[in-house]
Amino acid sequence: MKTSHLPRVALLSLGLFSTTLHAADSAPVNLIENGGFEDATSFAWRIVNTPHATATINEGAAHTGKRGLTIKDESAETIARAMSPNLPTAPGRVYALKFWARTHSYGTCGGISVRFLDATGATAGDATASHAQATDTQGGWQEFTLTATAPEGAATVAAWIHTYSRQEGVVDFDDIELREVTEKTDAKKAR
Ligand SMILES: [Ca+2]
Repeated sequence: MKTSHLPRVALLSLGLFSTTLHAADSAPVNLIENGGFEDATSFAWRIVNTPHATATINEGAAHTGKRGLTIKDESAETIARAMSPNLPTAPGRVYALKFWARTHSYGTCGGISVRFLDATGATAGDATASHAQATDTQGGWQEFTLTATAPEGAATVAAWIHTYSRQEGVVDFDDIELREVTEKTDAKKAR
């Protein structure tokens, strides 16, 4: 009886081993809550609008699922913005950002910043160093990626989706993913 149990034990062990390998091989967890904008009532994104530049979660802006984020910027002076919550970080931590964007007219652009703030809420490091711009996707969806390292003094990290003060136009965003990675191979995996 004892010998007949051995193969089953061996198979179970193999199964566990495969599961562990798979878990280790998968991408790090997405830190962005409601990154696909499917929950329109969620407060995970803090949205800042002006009279002539608005960011809205809506059904016309879905890359996947039913909803996405649209920024409609009709002012050459102001912007609209959607900000994820500030998540704790520390200098030297590396993040991989991935998002999809679609511009609706030539010359339109929008961007996402991986924003690092210090303990007082002030910008840490060079904000332009952790920024990806989506320009002229000709009405189609395009994927964009960015890797950013938390600078000296960084206490929190967030993703900010925005237009530019001198730009006008309509840009859709969807499927925002921000993952902490530990090395370049992880960054590639997260992409
Ligand atoms: Ca979506």
